[in-house]
Amino acid sequence: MVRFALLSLFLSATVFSADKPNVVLLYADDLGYGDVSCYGSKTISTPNMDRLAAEGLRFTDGHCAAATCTPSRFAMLTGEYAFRQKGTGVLPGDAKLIIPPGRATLASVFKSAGYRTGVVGKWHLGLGDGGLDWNGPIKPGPLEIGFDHSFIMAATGDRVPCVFVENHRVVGLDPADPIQVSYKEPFPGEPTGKANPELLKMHPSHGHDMALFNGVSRIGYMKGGKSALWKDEDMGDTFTAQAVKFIESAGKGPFFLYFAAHDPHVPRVPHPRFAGKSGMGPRGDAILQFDDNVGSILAALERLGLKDNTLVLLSSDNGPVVDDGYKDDAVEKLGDHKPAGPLRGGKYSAFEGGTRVPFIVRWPGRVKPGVSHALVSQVDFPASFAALTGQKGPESARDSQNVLAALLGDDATGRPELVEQGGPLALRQGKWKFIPPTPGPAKSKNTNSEIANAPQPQLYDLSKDLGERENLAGTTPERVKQMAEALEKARKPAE
Ligand code: NG6
Ligand code: CA
Repeated sequence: MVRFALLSLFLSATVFSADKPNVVLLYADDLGYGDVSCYGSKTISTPNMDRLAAEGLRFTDGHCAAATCTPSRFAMLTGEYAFRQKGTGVLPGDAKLIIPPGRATLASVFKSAGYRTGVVGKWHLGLGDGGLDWNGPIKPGPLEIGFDHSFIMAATGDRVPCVFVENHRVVGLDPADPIQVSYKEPFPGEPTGKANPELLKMHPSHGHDMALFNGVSRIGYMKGGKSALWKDEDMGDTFTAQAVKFIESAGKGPFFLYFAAHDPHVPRVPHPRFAGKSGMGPRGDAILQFDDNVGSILAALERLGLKDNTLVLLSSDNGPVVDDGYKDDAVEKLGDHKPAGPLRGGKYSAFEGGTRVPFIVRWPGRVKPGVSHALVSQVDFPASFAALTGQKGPESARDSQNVLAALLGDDATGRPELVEQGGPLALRQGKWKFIPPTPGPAKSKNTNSEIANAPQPQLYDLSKDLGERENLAGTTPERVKQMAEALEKARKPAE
């Protein structure tokens, strides 16, 4: 009897550790399908991501939920498509938190399964509940929606405030030099990109001519908080060190880490050790920096003996963009590099390049290395990780499907259908891609990105035409009609 009890204790301990792996989500910002060498790029070398792919499962049809950051992350964390909720577009740095405290999130799913949960890096989902005082406690934020620990920037590197927030406080703030933030009016006496171009080391190409720090002008105005200002060159290393610290301090139980890197988003100001290394200017160098940061986090997992029992998932929040508002040589030095690989469009686009992104799952011993063509989306994370941790998916995660079997390589198909949010909404059904007639310019004037707006419906067979060049809408009107109806049904706002 005693022996039996001991045996079952042993078994349940084994089952526990195999069932509840640590989960590390390595998330790039604006990294394209073609920006990684294991996705076929011959123009850039990303050895750490390549190693992850070689040891794991590389998805060729893995998607973020939207072609810009805020809606993409909103959907990934809540399991609800962002287009159902107003106010989920790209947010200014002083926006309030758009996920109501108490709502189930990817983080709370892990937390309720006994995980210690942490976020490090780019947040961009708003903070506070309106009129936030950056000098006091900063909440609600990540800690109010399921994270135990957070070390974040509020929005983006090109938006004020240019400081890090750890849990409820700005890091390194001197109370004698309080922070003021405005997205309306400049602060008299503070330098701006517009008034002080002589102070710039990188000039804007569109917008980005407001608050000026560290030789880079940004969106929005800020005053004070001098001792707390980040140094763009150190941001990758700072986030990586924080991620490793979180892993080291997670203790015995399982942990979930959302590592939200800023690279290769603008402004691209990588550490000098990467400068000039890609031959593609700061955008390429920032990709090398992300790859290096990934390598450091993977090395920490190995050093701590956590590699085998950690599911690492690597992806990006939206497709790539070359000129996103700074004259940083990205256009001039692009050469033959194709940031979206064989895909059309990129960031801001409803073509595949907008949401089809690098997507790799590694879990040694459980996930067989290889390539998967299953259709999966980040909006599926809440339901899928609920399933991984033996729970029911949250009810509010209404668009999140349990695709755990696909993520683990046991199912080759994934979702039957997926809505892609670019400028227009598009619908995938297996190999078919439908984009409804949408008014507006075909290309974004500033970024030169092909948004996919067109007066006529577009239908592509991705199995033969991955680059979405041959519009079949005229030849198969029944399918156009059926997919237009399916998209109308899917796009209904939440009740
Ligand atoms: C745009 C910015 C762009 C980038 C983007 C958000 C201008 C002219 N362009 O409005 O630089 O910040 O917003 O990117 O301001 S995202 O990846 O966070 O969605
Ligand atoms: Ca982004």
